[in-house]
Amino acid sequence: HLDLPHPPGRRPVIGDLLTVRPPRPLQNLLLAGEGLGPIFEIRLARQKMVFVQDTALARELCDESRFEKKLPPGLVALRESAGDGLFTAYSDEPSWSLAHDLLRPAFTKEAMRRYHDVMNAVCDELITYWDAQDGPVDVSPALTKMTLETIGRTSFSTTFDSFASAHEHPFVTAMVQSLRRGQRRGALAALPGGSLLLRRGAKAFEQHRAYVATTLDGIVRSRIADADSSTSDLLGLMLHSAHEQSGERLDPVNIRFQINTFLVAGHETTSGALSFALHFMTRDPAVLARAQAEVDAVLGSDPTAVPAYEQVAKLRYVRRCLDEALRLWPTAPAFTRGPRTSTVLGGRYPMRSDDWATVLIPAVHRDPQVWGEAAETYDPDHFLPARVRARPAHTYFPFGVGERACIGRQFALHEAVFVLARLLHRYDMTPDPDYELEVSERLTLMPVAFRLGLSRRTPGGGEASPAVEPEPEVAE
Ligand code: FDE
Repeated sequence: HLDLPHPPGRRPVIGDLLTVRPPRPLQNLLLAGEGLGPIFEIRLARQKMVFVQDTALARELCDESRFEKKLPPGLVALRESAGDGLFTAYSDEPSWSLAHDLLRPAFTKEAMRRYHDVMNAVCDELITYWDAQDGPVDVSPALTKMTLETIGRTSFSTTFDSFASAHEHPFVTAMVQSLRRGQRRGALAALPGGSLLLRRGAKAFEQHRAYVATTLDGIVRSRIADADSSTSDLLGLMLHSAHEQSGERLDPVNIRFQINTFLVAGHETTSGALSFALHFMTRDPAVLARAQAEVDAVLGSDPTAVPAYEQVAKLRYVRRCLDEALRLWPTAPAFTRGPRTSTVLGGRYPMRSDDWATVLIPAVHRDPQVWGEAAETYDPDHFLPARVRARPAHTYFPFGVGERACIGRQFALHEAVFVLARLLHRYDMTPDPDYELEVSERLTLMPVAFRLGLSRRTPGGGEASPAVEPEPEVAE
């Protein structure tokens, strides 16, 4: 069986708990893994977890003919709230392939065209919200309101009126707390006395869970009651479509899990990506200037101009700024793979079909073998088309890999590039020179207390650009 290195400081009973302690388990894990080589293990009581942080092994795990997505205990624990929704479904669960096939039409490029105007309207609300504030804005919470509104309105015709209050919407708090409860249960179950610790907070959890359930039911009920509602958005597809071959439909319980899944997966990840991008871009005046020059060239000097659907694909430098932010801080920072049948990983590590290994994406994304001397440096030119083509496949995977890769990738990229363009066109942005990036871990990674001074800017650039062919998208 695998005999793997582990970080120093392992204790009896609790194992490596102190090494991966909350509230920053992922970042502690990245630190603890330094110097441990391509693959290492962590033990929490009887639970063993294997991590891969090296490009060669990660690429092997991406091979769909030998490996597939597996659910580590942390994801299994989320099934309490997220059930067999797409993200937490087992790869061989029939509800996964049914939902995947039925929902894919909601995430094609053509579908993005339908969502574009909604994304624009929500961005208007963000801008109104920020224009009304005095002094620097706290970037991430506001972007999180925007991404929640966007997924809510495009996919479920539901608004949370997020910008009506400075606070996080109570539904988001309840949803996140329910999911965290599942995560804690997963972690504590392995420990002696864990169930006692869990009893604390059980009542609050029940309240959160009930609130989430009522909200989700309300979303479904109001849709069923509205005879003219869309049948082509996500909820419409879930309620009204049947599988082309089998004629099967999603059952109501699964639909609830899917709504929960999409609301969660579709908002924090994207607002985190936008926040990291703005953080790095505003710290580097040359990058910011280049991005603003590109936006001005596309939109022209009319300060009210907004990117049309087709123009988003022309913003290649802005896109590279985003890709590079997701390289250093992939907001969903890990995915887990296991062998379809017994195999040997890297010619050395035997794996049975119930073994699994979690790929630490930030570590692989900073491998100097692939990214060179500047692996730790934010440089959007890492994504110049020629450099992308020169890199081997599966060295960059902020959206995961294979058939279980992110279904919302186009959605997130379209939204993020569009919003970045509007913000860059409208505002001069001044970061706090003393700010040091601090990353919080809730369900995803997010900068903490990242503030920007915003003032109205006079866009340069004259006329909007004539239609030019965008560079073809380079496959990851
Ligand atoms: C998915 C996903 C993933 C994979 C995971 C694993 O493998 O485990 C990842 C990595 C991701 N995703 C990431 C991301 C990032 C961002 C920004 C995002 N993402 C976004 C989004 C949006 C939306 C709506 C979404 N997203 C969704 C989703 C889903 C549903 C999923 C599951 C799929 C399957 O089928 O499995 C995912 N995502 Fe994401």
